[in-house]
Amino acid sequence: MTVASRVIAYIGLGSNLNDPGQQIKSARIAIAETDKISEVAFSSLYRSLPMGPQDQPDYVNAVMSVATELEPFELLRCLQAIENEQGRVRTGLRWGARTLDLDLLIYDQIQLADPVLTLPHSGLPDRAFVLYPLYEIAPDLVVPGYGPLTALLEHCPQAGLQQLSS
Ligand code: ROI
Repeated sequence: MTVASRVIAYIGLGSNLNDPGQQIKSARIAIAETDKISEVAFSSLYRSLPMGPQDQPDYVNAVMSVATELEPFELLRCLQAIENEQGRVRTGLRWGARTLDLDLLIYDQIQLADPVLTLPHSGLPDRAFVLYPLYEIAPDLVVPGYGPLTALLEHCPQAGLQQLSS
């Protein structure tokens, strides 16, 4: 039997429907309570302007780091199960409002381009609502394939992002 060793993964959390702050807090608890996942760090909550269609409410975003024994696709399935449990309805509308979005941002040093999972997450390098919360919990992070987080931040204005709580 092979025993998966513990690796560090980063998860992005976002919501703009049905009490977004509470959605994020509930998701944090659900993730941390999942077997073979333990929380390492959790950023502040941030309010962010919607990326994509503007006729939707502002988002609340946060980033979490976890230690996990789950393989990347197992972790992805757990995150999708939590999204579904918290009432996420997939409308098929691209970039529309959502009750809960859990993105697997980084999994250890893995770089992967699979139809259902891209690692690191393809949106990571240019999303202020991902990069600034990440910096808060992992300022020295080197993003696999992209380099130091600080270099990505230099090209990503903080405009539209407001820290809510620490
Ligand atoms: N915009 C913001 N600000 N935050 C998100 O989490 C977010 N998630 C999305 C899209 C629709 C791209 N826009 C977002 O999936």
